[in-house]
Amino acid sequence: MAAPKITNRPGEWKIEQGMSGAELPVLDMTGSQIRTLAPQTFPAPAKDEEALKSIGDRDALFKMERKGWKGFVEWENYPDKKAIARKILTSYTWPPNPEFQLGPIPATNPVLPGIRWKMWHHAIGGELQTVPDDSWDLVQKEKHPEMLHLLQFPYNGEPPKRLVTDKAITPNSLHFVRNHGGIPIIDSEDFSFDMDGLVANPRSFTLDELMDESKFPRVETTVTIQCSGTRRIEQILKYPGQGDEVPQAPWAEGAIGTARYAGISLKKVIKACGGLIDGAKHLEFYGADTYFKDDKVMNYLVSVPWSKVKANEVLLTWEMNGEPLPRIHGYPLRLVVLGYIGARSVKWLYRIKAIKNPSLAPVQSQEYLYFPQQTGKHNLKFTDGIQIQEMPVSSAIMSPWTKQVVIHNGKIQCNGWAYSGGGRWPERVELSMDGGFNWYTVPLENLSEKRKWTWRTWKFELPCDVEGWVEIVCRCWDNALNTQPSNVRTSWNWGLHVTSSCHRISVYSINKSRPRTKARLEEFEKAGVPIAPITVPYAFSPQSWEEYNQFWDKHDPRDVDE
Ligand SMILES: Nc1nc2c(c(=O)[nH]1)N[C@H]1C(S)=C(S)[C@@H](COP(=O)(O)O)O[C@H]1N2
Ligand SMILES: [Mo]
Repeated sequence: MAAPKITNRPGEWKIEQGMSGAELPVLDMTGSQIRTLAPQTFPAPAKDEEALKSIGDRDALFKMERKGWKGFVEWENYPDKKAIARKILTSYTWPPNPEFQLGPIPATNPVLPGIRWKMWHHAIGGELQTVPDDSWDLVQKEKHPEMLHLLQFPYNGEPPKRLVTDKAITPNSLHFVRNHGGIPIIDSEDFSFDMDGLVANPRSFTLDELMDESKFPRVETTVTIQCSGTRRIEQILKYPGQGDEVPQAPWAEGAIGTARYAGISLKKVIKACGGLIDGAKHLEFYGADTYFKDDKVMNYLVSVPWSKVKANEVLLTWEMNGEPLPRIHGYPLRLVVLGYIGARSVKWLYRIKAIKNPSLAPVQSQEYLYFPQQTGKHNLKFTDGIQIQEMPVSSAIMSPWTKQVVIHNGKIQCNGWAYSGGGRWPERVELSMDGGFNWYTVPLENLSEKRKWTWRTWKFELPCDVEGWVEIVCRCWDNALNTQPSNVRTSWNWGLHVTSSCHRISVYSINKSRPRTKARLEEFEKAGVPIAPITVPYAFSPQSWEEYNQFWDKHDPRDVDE
């Protein structure tokens, strides 16, 4: 038999069904005829040897700047250095953005390798050369072996669901990590940080000076840090948005963690510098890591308004859960901004500058923006987005998992977390098993301790009589009586931030308190056949012919006579 003639693309059926969206052409319907616009293609990686040669010895250009500061390059005071780095980066053609939103998410751990970020660090060379390897070594050393590595470099990882809410205070090794660059390795004896800009007396401080309790009273606070990308995967699975593996890391529900931080209030340090002058209204924070953005290099910079600092809600910290800060979480000095998104809590802090307006650095002005729904690639303007500071109230179910089969006796055991930003806290957690029509309240004794700046973990036995697919939904009410939007669609946005809609999971309910179900489960057990996956056809006949015929003897036939 002759081979059939096939002229379709491989995977044509999947493409037609929207399962390989990256290959779909755009339809332009604005003319008299519909035109198809082919998707962007990318040239093979290449480099301009001549241009690179003219730059000279990169290891010498970007050599160690401060004794005891490995992997640190100070970019912000050196426009010349930035320009050279830019020239290097534009002398290469880099591989394209990996497609993980419109295509399948790789079944690997790390999920994404961060190939381009590694290449960029290697291309700059010097102090940045070994940063990708050093950072990965620190992940092995400081993080729990069960962490889910979303992105190997810059490292982004979250604990598996089972361990997210295992304890109300997250052990350091299980706290999620979100990095925009490599981890600088700074010796505490060689460390100091600068306070400058619009302060009366700019100066620097060593760690010993900051720790001198006669000058700065020690404060300890339990704080939940939540990344505004938490639960982003729900938005991605609904509709893909802006795509880049660092800004848009595909977080699940684990990009949130709670720890007790010790340090001092930043307000006191500003006072020690004689206070703000000349109408300063914001504090700009500098992290010692290097961030790559659109062929440019920079340190990690964001800002926070003075009003927040003045309220003693911005801390300089060096201890996490009674231990020195792990390197991966900002050693030797990290900012902790109470009730704001994680992005503002700058790690490896080396400088604070008092300024008049919010920082123009990309992490403040071009990322962490909450866009209106009709903003997208076709009409993007940064000024249309709200800079995200306080997270709205949110919650998530950590067990069971979506698509899981649950055998129960009329109650499904659920657990999870609830959190609200800005110093609001969860007052009530509710669960529904019918998609959000009827709600059960989680009894207060099933919620962890109430604190101003933290989440509350919860557990609940959710009544469920029905069988088959049920939709379990969870929502929280905070102390200001705010609650969560009902569906992901309601608040979907191009930057895929702030997935605070009710968390919904689909669970296949098998209610063993029903005698018939119980008997059938025993049959499965006797036959030694697992019930999962539910898609596998029966290994034995679910009904004997004897029983079948008995039924029809007792009942009317399928069709009746007149
Ligand atoms: N210097 C620096 N600070 C940083 C970041 C970073 O990449 N560099 N990431 C921020 C973001 S987006 C978050 S969510 C938190 C995460 O803190 P963690 O890694 O300690 O959990 O750190 C913030 N501070
Ligand atoms: Mo974040």
